Amino acid sequence: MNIPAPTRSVSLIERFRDRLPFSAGDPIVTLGEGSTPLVLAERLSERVGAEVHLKLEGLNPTGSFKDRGMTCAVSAALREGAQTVICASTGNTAASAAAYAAKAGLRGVVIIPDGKIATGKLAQALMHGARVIALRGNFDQALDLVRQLAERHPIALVNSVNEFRLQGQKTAAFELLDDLDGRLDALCIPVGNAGNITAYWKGFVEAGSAPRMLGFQAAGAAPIVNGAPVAEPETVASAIRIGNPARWEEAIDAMRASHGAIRAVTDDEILSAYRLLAATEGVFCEPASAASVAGLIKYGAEGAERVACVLTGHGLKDPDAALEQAGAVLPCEPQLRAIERAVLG
Ligand code: AN7
Repeated sequence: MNIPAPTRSVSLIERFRDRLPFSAGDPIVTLGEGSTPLVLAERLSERVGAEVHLKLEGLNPTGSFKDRGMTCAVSAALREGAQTVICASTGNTAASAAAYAAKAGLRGVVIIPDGKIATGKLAQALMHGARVIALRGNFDQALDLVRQLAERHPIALVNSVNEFRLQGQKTAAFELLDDLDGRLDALCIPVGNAGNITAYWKGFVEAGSAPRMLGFQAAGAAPIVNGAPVAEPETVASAIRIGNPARWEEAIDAMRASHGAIRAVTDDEILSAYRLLAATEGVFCEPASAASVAGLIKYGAEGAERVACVLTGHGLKDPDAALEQAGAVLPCEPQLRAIERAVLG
């Protein structure tokens, strides 16, 4: 069958090929990731006294920033002849790995902490046909186990311990600099396994830029802030419920080299930023993503004139969190009087 070349958006690997470890003949597994919107947040800017931009990473194909890294990790796995890709995940990596594995025609296996991932992410992993294994343990235990498994079997590990993940994720820094004409003073970003803050810093350094890296962990899952692993991390922001980040050292390096900071925000502060973004900026992100804005509100812009907050995942990922935070719906009888009361009252 002769399939015509479709009209399509350029893949992340093609767009940034000169800065990524892929050459012209390599297979590319793409779902049209990257090139996400950067939106000026007027209300938030006024509140913190700086020009604040929101990088909407939830607009990637599977609804999170993970797709930037996954296009690279799965393309590389295909190039190396892998047949199976595996990851441990708090949800978004699982959804992304499952989708890119499906697109590549590879087997996808995802290990998730039982009962602790958002509904949308679970639905995605299952729909994309991955084998979903619910570990009776937390993310840190799952990551430890998949690392051992990948050493013993010919399975490609696509967690952010995989260098290709960071390579792909660093492209968000390039996009920010492109969109802001190279001028950015500080980046606010949630920190879980610390792959993303590491990747952004890598991207900024490669581009010759050095905004302050301001990372935020959830207070109940803040090993880097505390300076010690957290055995039983807890937070409403399930995506960053991580007690022993794989990229801990690199995150500290990024923080020091950029004169930044890694600090904690409470669940209440996260949820308040989560509601504020949706209600006053029109941007619906998941709770973990709101940690970046919660941190900016809590600690202030600290002299930065232009700030970008990375909103890592879409709000629709976690409908349960949203419904718990949102107002109630108004019931109404199908009569004009009743609807008038409901609408105008
Ligand atoms: C929405 O999916 O770790 O600091 O297994 O889903 O690079 O780990 C997700 C992490 C922030 C933290 N925001 O990024 C996983 C996983 C969202 C996330 C993070 C995650 P890292």
